[in-house]
Amino acid sequence: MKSFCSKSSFLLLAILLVTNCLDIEAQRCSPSGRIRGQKPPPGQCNSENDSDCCKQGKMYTTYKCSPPVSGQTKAYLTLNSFEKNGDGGAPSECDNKFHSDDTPVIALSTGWFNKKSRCHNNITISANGRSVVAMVVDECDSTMGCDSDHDYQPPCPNNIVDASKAVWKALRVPHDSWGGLEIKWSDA
Ligand SMILES: *[C@@H]1O[C@H](CO)[C@@H](O)[C@H](O)[C@H]1NC(C)=O
Ligand SMILES: CC(=O)N[C@H]1CO[C@H](CO)[C@@H](O)[C@@H]1O
Repeated sequence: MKSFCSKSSFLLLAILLVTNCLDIEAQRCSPSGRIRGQKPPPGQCNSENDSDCCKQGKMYTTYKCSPPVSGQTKAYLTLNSFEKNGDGGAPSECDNKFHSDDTPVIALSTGWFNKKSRCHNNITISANGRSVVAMVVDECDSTMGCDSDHDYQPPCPNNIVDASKAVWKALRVPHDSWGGLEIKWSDA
């Protein structure tokens, strides 16, 4: 009886360890795949404001997950237009509408967008000694790219807050530094 008990508790411990390791694995957020870049049809990729266009034959990593969210989630802030004919491509994923770049609106990488669960929620973005509240309206697609729906731009990295110029203005980032900045964000 005694040996049975210790065997079963060993088994329990082993199960706990394995599930624990799987949890940690899930949080690590590994790539989900890769796509091969297609050359954009003539005049198709809007490279305005330093937007990246896909390169023929280049491999791009895709993600279905983003790093875990904390009260101070580290991210990389980029610049996007949410207006019609802007560099954002299709209308916003949350409401199928375009948005004025003079309002603080953002797109989140696929994992953080979390199947529209943050749509129209606000997040607080902190950087440059300031903070700004911005509304989630779109997905920065980490799973796909290099097609007409994504303006022939590569898939989004998994740690992006892609923001309208109103956000950059509110953070008082000098205009010539707009486009790429380490930030922290939290759900507002
Ligand atoms: C987010 O902020 C906007 C603008 O202040 C507001 O209209 C909206 O209701 C807020 N969203 C939520 C979910 O509170
Ligand atoms: C979002 C953003 O800043 N868009 C700008 C991109 O560049 C064009 C042309 O320089 C500007 O008119 C947009 O406002």
